[in-house]
Amino acid sequence: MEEKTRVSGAEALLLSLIREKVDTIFGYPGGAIMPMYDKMYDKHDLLNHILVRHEQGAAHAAQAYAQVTGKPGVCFATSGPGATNLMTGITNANLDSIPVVFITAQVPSGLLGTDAFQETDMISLSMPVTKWNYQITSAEKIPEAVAKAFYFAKSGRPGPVLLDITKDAQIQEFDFHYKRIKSIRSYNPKPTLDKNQVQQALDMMSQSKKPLLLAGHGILIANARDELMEFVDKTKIPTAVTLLGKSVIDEEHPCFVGMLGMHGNYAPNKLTNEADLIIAAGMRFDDRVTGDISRYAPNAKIIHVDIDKAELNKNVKADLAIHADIKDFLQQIVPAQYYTCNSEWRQEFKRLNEMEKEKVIAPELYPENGHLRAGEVISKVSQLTKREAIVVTDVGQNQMMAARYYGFKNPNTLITSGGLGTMGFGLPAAVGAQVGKPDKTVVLFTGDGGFQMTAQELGTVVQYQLPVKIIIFNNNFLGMVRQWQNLFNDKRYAQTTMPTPDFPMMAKSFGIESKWVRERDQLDNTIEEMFSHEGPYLLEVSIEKEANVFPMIYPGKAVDEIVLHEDQ
Ligand SMILES: Cc1ncc(C[n+]2csc(CCOP(=O)(O)OP(=O)(O)O)c2C)c(N)n1
Repeated sequence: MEEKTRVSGAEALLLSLIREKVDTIFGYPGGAIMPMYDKMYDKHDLLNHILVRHEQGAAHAAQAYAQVTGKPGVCFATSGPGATNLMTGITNANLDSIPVVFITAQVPSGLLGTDAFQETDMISLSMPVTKWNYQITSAEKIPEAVAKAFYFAKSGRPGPVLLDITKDAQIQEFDFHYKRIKSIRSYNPKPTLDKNQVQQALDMMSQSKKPLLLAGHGILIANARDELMEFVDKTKIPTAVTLLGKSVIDEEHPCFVGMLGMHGNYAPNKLTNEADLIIAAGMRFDDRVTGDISRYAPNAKIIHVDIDKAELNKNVKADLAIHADIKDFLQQIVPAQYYTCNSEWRQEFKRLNEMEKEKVIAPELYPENGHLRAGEVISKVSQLTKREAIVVTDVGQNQMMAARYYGFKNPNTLITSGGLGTMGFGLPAAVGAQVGKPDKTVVLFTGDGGFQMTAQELGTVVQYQLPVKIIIFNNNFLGMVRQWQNLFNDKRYAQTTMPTPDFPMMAKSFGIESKWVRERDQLDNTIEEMFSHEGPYLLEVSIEKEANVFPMIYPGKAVDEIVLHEDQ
C-alpha cells in the first residue's frame, strides 16, 4: 500500500508527471495556471521547464521532443488565449500520430460557463483533434487523469491528449497517491495478430512478380525498423517510403527506391501502377501519396497492415487488411518467408531513377551557373554532417527539398509536419529536437515565409543556448504557393511575393551568430564555419527565386502521370 501525502492539485500534477518519468516541460505561464508554475518553482531540479515565446512553439517543440526521444512530450499553457494558441500544434500532433500530453489551465469551476476572463471551452475545441481529453474540476481526480492521459497518448496509435484543469482544482488539497495505468476497459490498443493472415500474406507474396513495399511512419512509431530491414534484406522487395516514413531505411540500401507522393521520386510513383502486389506497412494512403485514387495501383493486390483499424479500407480497399502492430507482423513473417524478389523488377526502378538523376537531380546538385539552389546546399550539409544530423524542416519547397536531398540514414532523423503541413513548425520543432537530443547536431531547413511565422523562438534558442543550425532558404516568395501559381494560374503571383527582414541582423539582435550567403563561391566555407561554431547559428541563403520542385504529380493526376519537369 502506497503512502499518501497531502498536497495541492498543482503539486499533485507535477508529482504525477514525475511518476510518469517526465523531466521536461515546454510551456508558458499565465493567470489560471499560476498555482502549477508556483509549485514548479520548487521542483526545478526534477522538472526542466523550457519557456517558449508563443504557446504554438511549445506545442511543436513538445511534439519534436517526443519524436526524437520516444517519450511523450508535455506542454503547459494557461486558459483562454494560451490554450487556443496550442490548437495548431495539437492538430499537427494528431495528424502525425505523436504522443503529447497537453495541460491547459481553466477558470475556477464556479465560473465555468459564465464567459469569465480568459475562459475558453478547450474540451469542445480540442475534441476532434485529440485522442482523449478531460476537464478536471477537483484535485483528487488529477492522478488518475494523468495516468490515463499518458496511457492513451502512448498506446496503440499514439496521439495528443489534453487535460484542462480548473484553477480551484489546482489549489485544493487532498491525499495524493499515484498508480500508473496499464489497461482501460473497452480500449484495446494492441490488436492480436491473426496468424492465418500472415500465411495469406506469404501466399500472396509467393505469387507476385512485381511487389512493392510502402514503408510508413508506423514502422518508426512501432520501433520496428530492425524487423523491417530483416524483411527487406531477406525478400529484396523494392522499398519506397512516405514523407514521414523517411528514415525507416538507410537511403543507400540497395532496395531503397525512393519517396512516394506528389514530390517523391519518379520510379516508385510510376511503378506503383505496374506493381502486382503492394505491401503497405504502417502508412495510411494519404491523398498526397495516392494521387487520383480511382487510378491508383490498378494492377496490384494490396496487403495493408495498420494498428489503427479505422485506417484499413479507409482510402484504398485492401485485398488483405491486417489489423496488427507492424512489429508483431514483421516478427511473424520474417522467419516464415522464403520469397525473394526478382532482380529484373528492381532494375526497372533503377532505370527510372537514373532518368530522374540525369534530368532533375544532377542539375539541382551541380548547377554550372545561375543562382544557388536549395538542393546543392542540402547536399553539402548532408556531406558535412555525414547524414547523421537530425533534420527539421518547415513547410513548402524547403521541406520537399530537404526530404529529397538529405539522404536519411538513422531512424527518427526527419522531423517535419506531414499531415497538417504547418508553416511555422520548423523553428520551434528544432528547439524541441535539440532539447531532446542535446548531443546531436540539429539542422533546420526553413523558408523565408515559414520562418517569419514563429521567428520569435530565436529567443528560446538563445535562452537555453541550443546549438541549432538554422538555414533559411530565401527566395523572397512563398515558394510552394508561387510554384502552383506558376504551373496552374498562369504565373499570376497573387500575394506570394514577400520582402524579408535582414535575417542575419535579426539573429544578431538575439545574440545568434549569423551570415548571409548570396554566391556559390561563399557556400562551402560558410557552411563549414556554421558547423564548426559551437552555439546556435543562422545562415540565410539567397536561392533561385523561381525554382520549382520536381518531379511532381499534378493535383488530380494519377501517380504514374508524375512529371520530371514542367514541359513533359
Ligand atoms: C500556417 C500555414 N499557412 C499557409 C500555408 C500554405 N502554404 C504552404 S507552402 C507555403 C509557402 C511557404 O513559403 P516559404 O516559407 O517561403 O517556403 P518555400 O516554399 O519558399 O520553401 C504556403 C503559404 C501553410 N502550409 N501553413
